[in-house]
Amino acid sequence: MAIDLYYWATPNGHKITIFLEEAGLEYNLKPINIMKGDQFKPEFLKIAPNNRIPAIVDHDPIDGGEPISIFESGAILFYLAQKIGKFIPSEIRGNTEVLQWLMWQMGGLGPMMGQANHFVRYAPEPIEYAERRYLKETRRLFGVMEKRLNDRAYLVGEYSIADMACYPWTKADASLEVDTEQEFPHVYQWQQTIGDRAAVIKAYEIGDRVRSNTKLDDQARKNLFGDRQK
Ligand SMILES: N[C@@H](CCC(=O)N[C@@H](CS)C(=O)NCC(=O)O)C(=O)O
Repeated sequence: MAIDLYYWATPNGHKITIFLEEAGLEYNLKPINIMKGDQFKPEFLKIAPNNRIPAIVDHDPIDGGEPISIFESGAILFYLAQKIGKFIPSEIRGNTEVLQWLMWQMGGLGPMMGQANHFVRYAPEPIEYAERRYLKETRRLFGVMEKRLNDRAYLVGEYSIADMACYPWTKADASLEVDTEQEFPHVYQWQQTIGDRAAVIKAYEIGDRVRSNTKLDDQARKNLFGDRQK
């Protein structure tokens, strides 16, 4: 099969299954169970030196050369969109606008929500300043999206990789004091539109299947937050 996807069912993982399902590209799903520590296996680290999912290997790159391996979800989305010429405009202004919102997600929404989630749900002891700091940033970023979606259906023009990157993070908002329906109605509407897409429904079904029967036990905490991350 042309594309191997190294994956776990998390917001960053969902971005890529959403893309591949939308694009109808064939892919071989390779679960990397980050709770069990698969992200530290040498064969995975060769592809993803940052010990994080997602990563892909494209065995059929458009230049006809050697397989290309890619880590970082934003880079993967950008690569795949360029590969098939869809979900990103080819003209310079639209292309750059999509890239801006993709970077905004990669440098802002994802990391800030990730830290908020960590301090609210996983920190071994409560650190109030850190919780407030990242919850406040999360709210601010939802506010930025709300303004952006005030007069448009998607973040940039047509449905694009910018939407695919942001959507799974906005869906991870449950414990972060963000009530999109009440407080960010345009984000809520956009979530409904995207969440109803067949490819998105399928991507989440795949996630549920892959993740079934895993839980955050002591070993998983050690893998994700312990000394192995040094
Ligand atoms: N900036 C990276 C972040 C990837 C990331 O944080 N992945 C998490 C799951 S969402 C992971 O693999 N965690 C494993 C670990 O912490 O060891 C991307 O967007 O690909």
